[in-house]
Amino acid sequence: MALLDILEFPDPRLRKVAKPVTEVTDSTRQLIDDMFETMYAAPGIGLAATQVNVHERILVIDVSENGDDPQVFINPEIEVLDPNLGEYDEGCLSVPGFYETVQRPQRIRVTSMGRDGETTTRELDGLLAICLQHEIDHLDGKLFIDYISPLKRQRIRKKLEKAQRQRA
Ligand code: GNR
Ligand code: NI
Repeated sequence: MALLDILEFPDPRLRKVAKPVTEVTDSTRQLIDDMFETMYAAPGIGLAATQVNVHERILVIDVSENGDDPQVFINPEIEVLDPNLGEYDEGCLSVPGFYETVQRPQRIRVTSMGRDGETTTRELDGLLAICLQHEIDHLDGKLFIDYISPLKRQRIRKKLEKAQRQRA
C-alpha cells in the first residue's frame, strides 16, 4: 500500500480527460487499494484517479459514517433519473479549504465495473449520487469550482497558488 500525492488546482493535469479501463488487472487493483488508503488518510469521501495523476476512469468512494463501505467504480456511465436539482456545499481534496454550493441531479443510475471487472447497474441518491457526479467530473477534467463565478474561481486560484508557493 502507498499514500499517493493529490494534485491541487490550478494544476493543468486536473484538466486531462481520463481514458476507459480496457482490462481490470492486478495493477488496477493495486492502484485502487492505494487510492482508498489516500482517500481515508486525507480524509475524504471520494477520490478520482485523475487527482493522483492517473488518467484512467477509476473512482473510489465511501460515504458511510464509519468509513467501512468502500465502493469502486470503473468506467462509470450515468443516466439522470430525476432532473430535479439538489444543492449541496461541496469541497474537494484538489481545492483544499474551499466550499461552494453546487446544484446537481438528485437521482441517477450508474453502470460501472467493480474491482473484479464485474459490471453492475445501480440507482443512487443522496450524498452518494452527489459524490459520484463530483468524481466523474474529475475524470472529465472538471472541478466543482467550474460551476461558480469566474471571479470567485480566480480568487480561489490566487489563494491556492500563494499557499503552494509558500510550501515550495
Ligand atoms: O471529501 C470530499 N467531500 C465532498 C463533499 C461534498 C461533495 C463532494 C465531495 S468529494 C470530496 C473528495 C474529493 O475531492 N473527491 O474528488
Ligand atoms: Ni474532488
